[in-house]
Amino acid sequence: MRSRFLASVLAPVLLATSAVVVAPSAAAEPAPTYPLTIDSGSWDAGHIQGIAIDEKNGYVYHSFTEMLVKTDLQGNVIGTVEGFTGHLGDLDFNPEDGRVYGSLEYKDEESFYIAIFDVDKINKSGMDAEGSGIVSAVYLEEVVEDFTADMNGDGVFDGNIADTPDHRYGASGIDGVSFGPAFGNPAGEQKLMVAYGIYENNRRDDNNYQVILEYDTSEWSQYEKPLTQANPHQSGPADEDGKYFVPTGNTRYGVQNLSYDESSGLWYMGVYRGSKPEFPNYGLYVVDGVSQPELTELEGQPVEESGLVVPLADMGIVHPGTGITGFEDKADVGIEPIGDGYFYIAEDFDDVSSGEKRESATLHLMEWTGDTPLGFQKVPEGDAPALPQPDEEVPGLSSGKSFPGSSMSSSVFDALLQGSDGFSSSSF
Ligand SMILES: [Ca+2]
Ligand SMILES: [Ca+2]
Ligand SMILES: [Ca+2]
Repeated sequence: MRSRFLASVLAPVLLATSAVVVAPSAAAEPAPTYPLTIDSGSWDAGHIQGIAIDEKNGYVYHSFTEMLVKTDLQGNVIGTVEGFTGHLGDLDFNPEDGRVYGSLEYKDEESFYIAIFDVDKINKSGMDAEGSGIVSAVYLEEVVEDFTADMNGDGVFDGNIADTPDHRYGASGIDGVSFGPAFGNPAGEQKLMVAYGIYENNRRDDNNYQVILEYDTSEWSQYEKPLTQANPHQSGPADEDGKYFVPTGNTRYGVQNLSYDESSGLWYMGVYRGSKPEFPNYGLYVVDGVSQPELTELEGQPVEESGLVVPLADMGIVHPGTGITGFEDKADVGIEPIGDGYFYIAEDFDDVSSGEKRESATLHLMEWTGDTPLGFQKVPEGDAPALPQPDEEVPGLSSGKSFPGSSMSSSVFDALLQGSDGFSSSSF
């Protein structure tokens, strides 16, 4: 009697339990999707300068001028690297070696670097920029030469000020960085493109180009040295592999954010708007990766000089006076493609909720439309693209690269727990 009773009581329970266990895999689950927003956190640091995303492993890197923040795609902080005494600017993730590259300036020391982060090691808050073995640096001689150029020949380099004829092309240092193919060779090997900062100065005519240097970082292991901020090293390539000029008109501090989108073959240059009245002063300029650089006389130079000029893409708003094309969207503190025409674009703000001002940012999931005036639109709820699956083949990523199960599965779990905010039937 007893066993029969138990069986009759338990059987439905067991059936129900197994049904519950079976149901999720039996039903067609919506694939987890990218979140519409990612919180960069609030930090006692400078403002956000740029972002990099490792889509396959589900990590986001946020540069906050004096520190690097690593989060997952839900904005959970994995760790930070702190103690930069210079200016950490824009970032990019290198899929070929799994590391993050960022521009790093020490203007007073006349030293400019690409900082390379061994990001797999970032696993807790407050890791040291110098002592943790995470950051190495490669010195960029070409930037130093243009930044320190005594253009008026008075024997004095005027230093880190905008109101001077010094600094070749108006170079203030470097900021925007991105991996991508050389201009005019979209099927070629990836290079690291490094954009100059250019001082805003409306009283000179030789500062109307964005200047972009090209480097082949596959040969950089010979130059990489640990960061030594008190005594900056000068280990780096003697020359760049290419130097290009994009005619946008003068902007305030040049290309703030540079990114290459493989799906469209376009380069995106987010800027702080310039103020020369003869130029359109857009917020965003675009270069088509197929456009061939042409050796052309550079306009407005004190001494006649030619350079490889890359035209702006034939899209967007066309300025009647100059023919300069561009868009009005704000893409000056973080823009990063995630494939298929989707991007995250950072919106920076002050967070005073703690009673003290802290720098914060929200990354918004955006879709490239190419429509004027903005170029981008926010992705509506339900339309977010699916996250890449860990077992998908990744072009350019070495087959030995492992996917930390913890991060991806927790991201997926978080997305599932988010419920209808995370995904809907129209998202796959
Ligand atoms: Ca910047
Ligand atoms: Ca001078
Ligand atoms: Ca970038």
